Amino acid sequence: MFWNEEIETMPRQDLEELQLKKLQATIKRAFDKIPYYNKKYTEAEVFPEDIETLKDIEKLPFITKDDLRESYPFGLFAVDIKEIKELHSSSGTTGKPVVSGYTEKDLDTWAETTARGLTMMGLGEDDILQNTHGYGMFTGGFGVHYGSHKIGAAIIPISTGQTRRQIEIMSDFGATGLIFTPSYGIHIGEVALEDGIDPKDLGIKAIGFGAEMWTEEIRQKVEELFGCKAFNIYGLTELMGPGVGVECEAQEGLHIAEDIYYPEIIDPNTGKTLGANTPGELVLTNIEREGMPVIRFRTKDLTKLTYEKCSCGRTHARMSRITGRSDDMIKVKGVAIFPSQIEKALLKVGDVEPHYLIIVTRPGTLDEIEVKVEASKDIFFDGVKEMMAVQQKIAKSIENETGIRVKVTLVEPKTLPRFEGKAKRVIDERNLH
Ligand code: DLL
Repeated sequence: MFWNEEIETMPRQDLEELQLKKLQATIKRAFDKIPYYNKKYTEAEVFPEDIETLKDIEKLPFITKDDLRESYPFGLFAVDIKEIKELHSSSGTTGKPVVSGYTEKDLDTWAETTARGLTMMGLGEDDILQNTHGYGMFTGGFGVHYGSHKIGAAIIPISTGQTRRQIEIMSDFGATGLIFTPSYGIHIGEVALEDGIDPKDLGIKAIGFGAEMWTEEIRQKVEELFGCKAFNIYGLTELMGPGVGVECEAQEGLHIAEDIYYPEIIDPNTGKTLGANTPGELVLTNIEREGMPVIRFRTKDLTKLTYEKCSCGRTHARMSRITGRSDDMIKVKGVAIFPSQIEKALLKVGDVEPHYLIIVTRPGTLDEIEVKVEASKDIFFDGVKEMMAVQQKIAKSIENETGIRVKVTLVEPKTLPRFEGKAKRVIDERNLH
């Protein structure tokens, strides 16, 4: 079952011709219409006419989150604001958020990608789709919503939270498809069980899940809980949102919508492009976007690509499940956090040494963060009451900085590990790799 058979099963050679045409047009538009790119490319001495083959993309400098922040909010738009019909922003909390703008046509392109994904999951116009992704600045809610309209399913835009109500609606409305982040999905399943409802009896046919890292064990747990297949959905705000890649019935990697996104894998240390089947950092380019074409964006997500034709018949490249990040970003409860934010927050408070460790765990289904900080000598010997007060102050300061509540533990001076070279500040015990 295909949503767009012609494109999705296009012979590789034709697909590459199409990609080259779209890439050339995108680079020319970015160069002509967006001063930021014009300056960057001029400085790198690379011009639109230098892109004669797909491989020539490697001549272009990368774009990073910092570039997007520097051009906050609309500096990377290629169109006048009157052409922009929707704005989203990333869930990150460092500095300025990343903005993503869409023209009418971009919204349709975005819907096309998620429609293809929902079709890969076996959903169609007979289905009722419960979307637990947040509707708001997060791209998860609306991205799936638009795709669902395109395939003609009935969407329940319930958003995140109110888990018991979620389950009641699921059951009363007869939802057949479910969209969630893996951690929230398991939570829904467990709450249902607690209330004496077996999630298997809800009649869910297919689950789409993503937006955060997970392991095969988590997929197994989700599939066992709900008694159906769970399909991986990947995407990111900068490039548009969910739908960059989605798994088909084979569940052997996510098909990248290659007529819309051009993928590359690079060595995160050298920036050199790597071949197929070699793990590295995913770099993505919007080759079909009017409002805000993002070219060679370093996602920092680690994966690998295969170009082998899939048993489902699709010819588009497949990326494997994300296994980690090449930076130290951690996504906790859907929010992106960098250790530097925690560092800033705790050093603001005082009475502590700049030695700390962030421990992320998932005791049940939800993430928890503990921050261990070395107390200053004075405070450590002052007594429990003083220590507690400092712990609370630090926790409050971190919450102000990141929006996330954490547990803070002060430890004796000089007891946390010291590092030569790059410090390892985060211990992720969620076993998501
Ligand atoms: O998470 C878009 C999305 C919404 C994807 C709904 C899938 C479903 P951001 O909030 O900008 O956008 O976060 C993007 O989340 O760079 C990855 O690190 C991580 N991520 C997204 N999907 C997956 C996935 C949305 N399937 C960042 N597996 C990305 C692992 C994922 N990590």
